[in-house]
Amino acid sequence: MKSLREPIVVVLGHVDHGKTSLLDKMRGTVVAAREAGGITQQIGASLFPLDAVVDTCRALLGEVKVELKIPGILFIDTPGHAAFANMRKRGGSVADLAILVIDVTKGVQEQTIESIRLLRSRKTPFVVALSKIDLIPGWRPVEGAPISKSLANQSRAVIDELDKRIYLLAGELSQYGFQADLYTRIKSFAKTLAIVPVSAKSGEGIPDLLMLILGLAQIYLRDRLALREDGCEGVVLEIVEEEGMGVTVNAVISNGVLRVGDRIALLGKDGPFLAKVRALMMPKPLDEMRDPRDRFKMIEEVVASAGVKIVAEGLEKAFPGSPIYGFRGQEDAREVFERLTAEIGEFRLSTDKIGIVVKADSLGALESLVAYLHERGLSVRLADIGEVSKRDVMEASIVREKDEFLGVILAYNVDVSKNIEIEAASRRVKIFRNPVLFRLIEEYVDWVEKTRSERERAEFEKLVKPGKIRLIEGMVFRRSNPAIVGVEVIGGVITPRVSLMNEEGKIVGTIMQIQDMGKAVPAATAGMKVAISMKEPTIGRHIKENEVLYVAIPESDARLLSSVFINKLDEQSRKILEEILSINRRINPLWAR
Ligand SMILES: Nc1nc2c(ncn2[C@@H]2O[C@H](COP(=O)(O)OP(=O)(O)OP(=O)(O)O)[C@@H](O)[C@H]2O)c(=O)[nH]1
Ligand SMILES: [Mg+2]
Repeated sequence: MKSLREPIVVVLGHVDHGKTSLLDKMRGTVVAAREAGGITQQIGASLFPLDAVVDTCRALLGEVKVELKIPGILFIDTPGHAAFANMRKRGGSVADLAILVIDVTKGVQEQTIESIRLLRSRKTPFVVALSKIDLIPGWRPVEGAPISKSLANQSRAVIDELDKRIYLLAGELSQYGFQADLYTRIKSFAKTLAIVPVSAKSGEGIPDLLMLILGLAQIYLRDRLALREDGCEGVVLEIVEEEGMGVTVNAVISNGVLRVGDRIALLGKDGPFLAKVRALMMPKPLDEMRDPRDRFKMIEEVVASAGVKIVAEGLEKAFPGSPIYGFRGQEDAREVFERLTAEIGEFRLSTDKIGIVVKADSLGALESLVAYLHERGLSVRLADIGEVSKRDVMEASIVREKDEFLGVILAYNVDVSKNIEIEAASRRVKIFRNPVLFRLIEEYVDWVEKTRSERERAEFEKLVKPGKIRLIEGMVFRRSNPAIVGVEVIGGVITPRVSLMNEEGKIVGTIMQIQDMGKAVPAATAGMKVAISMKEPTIGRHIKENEVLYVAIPESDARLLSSVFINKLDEQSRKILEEILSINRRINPLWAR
C-alpha cells in the first residue's frame, strides 16, 4: 500500500483564461511522453502518475531528481467562478497546491483577484501559468517545447513583448503582496511567485509547469502528504442527479480510504447527517464505454487522493462544499458529528443581531462572504446556503427598521424568484447579487457610501449658509415697506427667506426677493451686485448705505456647519462663518458650541 497520497493541485483563474484547455493539453503531453498513458480521468479530476510526469519533464532537464516519493499528482479543474476552488477543510484548503491561470492577452481580471485572495487566505502555495503565449503577435510555436527552447526560436521583438507582459503582470501581482518573476530568474521559490509562460495550443511551457509543481511539492508538502490509515476525509464538489442512481455526490477524497459499506458524515440543511455508501463510481475510459449512458464503472474502494462519485441514501440534503468524513465502526460517529457541528457553526449563522443576511450556493462561498464582511467590521444576522427565501426578506426587513444599511441581503450564485423580488421591493429590502464574491461586497459597500453621502449632501443643502453683503451707496430704490436696495455680495451666498443681521448681531430683516438686472433670482453669490427687498427695515434708520450685513444663520445650522460640514464650505465662506460665530459669541459665548 502507498504511504503518501498524491498532492491535490487545483487549477483556477478567470473565466476563459484557459484552465480546461491547459489541463487537456497537459494530459495529452504526458500521455505522448510515455508509450502507455496511464492517466485516469476521475470525477472532476485527473490523476497523473509520477513517472509519466517525470518523463515529460525529462525533455527539460535530462535527469529529474525527485526526492519526494509521491505516487502522482491529482489535478482538479474548476469552473470560472472561483467559489468552487474554495474547497475547505479544517485549518486550510483541500488544495495542496494551485496553478493560477492568467491569460497573457488579458492580465489580472476579477476572478483572478478572487483566486489570489483565496489562495492567500488559505496559504496555498501556487504558480502562475501565463497562458496563451502563442497569441503574442509573431510567435513561432515549437510543439511541446520547454520555454527556454521555445524562446530560442522567437524573434527579439517577440521576446521583448513577452518580457514586457511579464513585467506588467509582476507589477499587478505586487499589489496583492506577491513578488513575482519569470520562473527561470527566481532564486528562492519560497519568497518569489513563479510565472511560467505556457500555451495550451502548442504545449510550450508544459514541461516547465509540471517540473515546478514537482518542485513546490518537494518544498511545501513533506508533512502534508502522509496517507491516513483509518477512515477518510474529503469534500463535496457537486450534487448531481443521475439516471437510475438518484442523487449522487461528486467528491474529492483528500486523505484516507473510502470503501463501499462505509458510513460518511456530511453537512446539510439540518446540520450534520450520516449516510451509508452504497456504491463508488469512476468514469470509464472512452474505449470501454459501449453506450453513452454507461459512463461509470463501479469500484470497491477509493484511495486518496482521488475524485469519485458516491452513491448513498439521502445525499440530496448535502451542501456543495460540505466536508466529508468517512469511517468504519460505531464509536467514531459522535466525535465526527461534533467536529462537523463546530465546523458549520463557524460560518453558517442564525442570530438576532442587527446585521446583514447572506445567502450562497456552497459552504466555501458562504464562508468567504462572512469572512469578508467581518473583516470590514460588518455584522451578519443570518448566513445560509440556498435560494433567497421569504424568511430572509423578513429578517432583513426587521433589521432595516433599526439600521437601513444593514437591512439588506447579499445573494451569491443563488436564485431569487420573482415573488421574492416583489416581496423584497415592497419592504424596501435591497438584494445584492454578483457572480464575483469580492465584487458583491464592494457593490454593497459602494451603495452604503453613495447613499450616505447623498443623504449628507441633502442635509447640507437644507442648511442656511454663511453670506456677507454691503449696501451700495446711492442705490436705495425704496426706503421702506418694503425697503429695496442695491447690495454687493462680499462672500458666501444669500437667498430669499434668510434673515440678515448687522455687525452687532441684531436682526434687521428677512430677504423677500433678490433681483439681478430686473429679474428675480434664487441666490446671489460672491461678487454679484443685486437688488434685495426686505419688509422690516427702513433704510437710513435701521440700516445705512455702505453698511455690512451678514446672513443670520440659525444656531443649530451654525453648529452643523462649523463641525460635520466644515469641509463642504469654501475658504471664504468658512471665514465668514467665523465672523458670524464671533459676532454671536460676543453676545452669548456658548453660541453654537
Ligand atoms: N490560442 C490559444 N487559445 C487558447 C489557449 N488556451 C485556451 N484557449 C482558448 O480560450 C478559450 C477558453 O479556454 P478554456 O480552456 O475553456 O478556458 P477556461 O479557463 O477553462 O474557461 P472556464 O472553464 O469557462 O472558466 C477557448 O476558446 C480555448 O480554445 C492557448 O494556449 N492558446
Ligand atoms: Mg474550464
